[in-house]
Amino acid sequence: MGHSVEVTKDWNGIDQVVLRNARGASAQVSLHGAQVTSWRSNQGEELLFTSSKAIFKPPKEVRGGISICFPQFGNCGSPEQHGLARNKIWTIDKSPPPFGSDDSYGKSVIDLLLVPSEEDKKYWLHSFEFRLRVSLATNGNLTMTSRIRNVNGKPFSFSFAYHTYFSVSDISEVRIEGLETLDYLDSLCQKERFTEQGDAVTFESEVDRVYLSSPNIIAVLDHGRKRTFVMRKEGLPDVVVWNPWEKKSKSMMNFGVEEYKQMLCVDGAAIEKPITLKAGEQWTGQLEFSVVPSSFCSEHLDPRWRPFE
Ligand code: TA6
Repeated sequence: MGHSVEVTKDWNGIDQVVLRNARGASAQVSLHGAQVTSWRSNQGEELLFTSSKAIFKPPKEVRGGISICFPQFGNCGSPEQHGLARNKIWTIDKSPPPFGSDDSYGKSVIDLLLVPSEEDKKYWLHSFEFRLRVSLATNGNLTMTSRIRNVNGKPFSFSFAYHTYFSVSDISEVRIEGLETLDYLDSLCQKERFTEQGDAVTFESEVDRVYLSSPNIIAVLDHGRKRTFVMRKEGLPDVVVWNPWEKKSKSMMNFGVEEYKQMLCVDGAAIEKPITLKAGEQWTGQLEFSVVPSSFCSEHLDPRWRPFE
């Protein structure tokens, strides 16, 4: 069996795309929000968390997977928490404009498109074309590339995040490397700015932070499963780290009380300094996820890695 791309229907009759590589890995992308609802390794292990209490009912996003936060992260006084993109039905983009290099070679690829309707413009007035490419490589790596073009007459600004729920063995066995010494805005303290003091980020209570201007490569080490997620990003200076812990979990409707132990959100994002696009301009933000045995890590993480070269 080689690479494949298959379109099926989900429970709500909405199209979902299943990408497969030749070695057993897969990724599932719903046209509802362009949300990645599953990513499985070459060994068939699920790598993303989805709540057992998740509600699969559009227009709301599903609690888990990877959702797209655009044109804002958070709610900024608007009724749509994390923006409209994740609550819209996207279409399959049959003729995406070419990428600089042939990005699809040896991969299973789907291109999706979101263009706002007149109704959407009541909420966010600007005209844009949002193209998302999701690809699965032979080594099982998952890449998401967003290209957002201003097709408005005038400039607009936005913030952005790939809101990613990793599946972990036990949150107390997990640490993040790559964020040490950085400044972060603490959403639990009115977005006050602090500096990370630890050698790595570890978890023993609720955490909700935006780490600023981070390196392009960070690692989430899961001791319990002896596996490490490596996140390489481009165009996304910030990293959101979130775990609701026990008390907040109880107040979340579509989330099990104990589930905070099995998940960790680490989002490649552009939040502190919004992106501004002039008429006709395009922005690109890319994330590549890989999973490796923990023994493999650290010395193999090359901070000079750049996806666009
Ligand atoms: O920082 C991440 C965050 O904004 C948290 O404040 C928390 O509310 C979380 O996202 C929830 O996001 P979701 O849309 O998945 O419910």
